Amino acid sequence: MRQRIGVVGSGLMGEVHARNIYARSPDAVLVAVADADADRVTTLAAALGGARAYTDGFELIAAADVDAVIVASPDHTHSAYTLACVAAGKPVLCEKPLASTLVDAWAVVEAEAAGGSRLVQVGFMREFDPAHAGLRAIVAGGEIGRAVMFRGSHINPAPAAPTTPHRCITQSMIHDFHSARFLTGREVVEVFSRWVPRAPGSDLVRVVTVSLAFDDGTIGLIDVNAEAGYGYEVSAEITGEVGVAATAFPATTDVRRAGVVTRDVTPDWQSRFAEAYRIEVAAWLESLRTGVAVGPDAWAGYAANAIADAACRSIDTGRAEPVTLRPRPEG
Ligand code: ISE
Repeated sequence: MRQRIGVVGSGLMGEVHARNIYARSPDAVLVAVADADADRVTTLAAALGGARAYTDGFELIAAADVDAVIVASPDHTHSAYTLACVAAGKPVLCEKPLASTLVDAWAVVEAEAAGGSRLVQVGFMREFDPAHAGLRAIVAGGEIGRAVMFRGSHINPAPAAPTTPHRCITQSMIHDFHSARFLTGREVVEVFSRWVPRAPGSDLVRVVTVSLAFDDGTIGLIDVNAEAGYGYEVSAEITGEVGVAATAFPATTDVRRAGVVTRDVTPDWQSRFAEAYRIEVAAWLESLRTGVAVGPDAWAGYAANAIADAACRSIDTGRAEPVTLRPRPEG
């Protein structure tokens, strides 16, 4: 049977997901889109086969003909919509971050566990990026021995508006926290953050690094450049006891001419991860069909929020900060 999908949010990510669902026909049908911006949501819904447009995401979630939901609204609304889906017993693919506070992320973990079945997938799409999935397979297969170090580098071209170290951590680096966990298979127990302002004395950030300690003694280092200006790049590397494995430069063409080699850099995250988003949605739809959940779960969303929380505290205190996770619910 065709899955009837509703998408909450018609901004950048909502549109990417809505278009990917629309393109999955006949496996799935996009029945509704919601956004507080009535003009934007009406235009998108009309462009995608005449889906119904709502200005209230909760109404969309409650609609009898919506079987499952994608939440791609502003970050601070993620957990409330996800909780509404869980309460309605509807599977939900929630964009990252799962919540904008640790308390709210935990509320989702608890509510889902209380309901007794897994309904939440969190949109850490790098798990579905072929380069990251390949790296995980190599590490998990033991080819480079036990992981002893993780390195992640995340270069942003320039945000819509200059950002603070806290926002850079909670909105951008949170992906790298998830990569650190899913690539090593370990939990992070301590972090230490450093940052450089955009200009001397500014509250706005240029670069942030966070060093990580994992529960088995593995270490890690992440850097995020908030506005490199030249393009968008993400890489991840695992040093193992007997080798090193890393994501490679995404497939492009090198040109050698007049004594120079040139290679294109993807301009933004939408183009770098376009395939990952398509694979992510296809895997989610398949999980709805088979009943076998895939991808990052609510716990992964909560754990990434907990690391981000500690990294922000470390910005404020200038010291290493512990990452404390509550006991994981049974089930
Ligand atoms: C953006 O919100 C994303 O999720 C991208 O994947 C990330 O690379 C970027 O830094 C964020 O702003």
